[in-house]
Amino acid sequence: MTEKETYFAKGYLTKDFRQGPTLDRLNDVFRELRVKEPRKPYRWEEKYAFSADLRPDIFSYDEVFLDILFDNGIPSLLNELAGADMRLAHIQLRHAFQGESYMDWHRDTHFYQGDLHGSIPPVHKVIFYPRENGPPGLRLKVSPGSHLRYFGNRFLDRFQARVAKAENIMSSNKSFLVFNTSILHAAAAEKSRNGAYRLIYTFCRDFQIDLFQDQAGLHQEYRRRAAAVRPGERGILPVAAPIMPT
Ligand SMILES: O=C(O)CCC(=O)C(=O)O
Ligand SMILES: [Fe+2]
Repeated sequence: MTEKETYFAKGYLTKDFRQGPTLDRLNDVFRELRVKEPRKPYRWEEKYAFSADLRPDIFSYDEVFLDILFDNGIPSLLNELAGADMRLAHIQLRHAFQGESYMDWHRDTHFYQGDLHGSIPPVHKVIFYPRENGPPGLRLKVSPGSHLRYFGNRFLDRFQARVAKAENIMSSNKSFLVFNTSILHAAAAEKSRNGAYRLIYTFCRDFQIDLFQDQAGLHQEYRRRAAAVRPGERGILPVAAPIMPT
């Protein structure tokens, strides 16, 4: 199966980053964040219990957060996997604390008992789970194929994640996860006293970007960078135009 076919069937995939100075820099930034307070005016703020997000935004904290995308052709990878021209909507850098899961089994987009919740169509996310000191740790569980297997009843739907075989996503300084957010997924309960970081990129369709209006600065910077990429280079490639009958 091609990468795109696998992604369609499983709803997620993991991939290695290109080795080099950009990846080294990314890991250095996390090493710094573990031991130092973020540079002013950046600060940690609680959004969900048992976790904190770096504010006010991520792209301006360090260039590496956008460099890593373009250096690895992730913009065009997302276009290819999602089968649409995707935009970077949002970047979150989150520190999950020791204790229970800050987000148990869920789909970001769902429709339980007629109650629609989340983005339509579902957004796609790229997540980097840097490895803390020590062996790789469990960060996320995903239920392969569950984005294509849906029960309208919330309890039944979540129950399927517990009976079907879940896949474990471990922390790694070399790889990243891409997933369709309509898949059932659960952040693992954090065991380490120091907690664990995750860097989360959200990609959406062009017409959905208005839902992320507060990220206008990021959108502008992403467009500027994307425009500088020449066709055939790493970075953004437009989705192929349909071949029109003549
Ligand atoms: O923080 C994580 O590991 C995953 C969070 C999540 O569920 C999401 O970003 O959709
Ligand atoms: Fe989620």
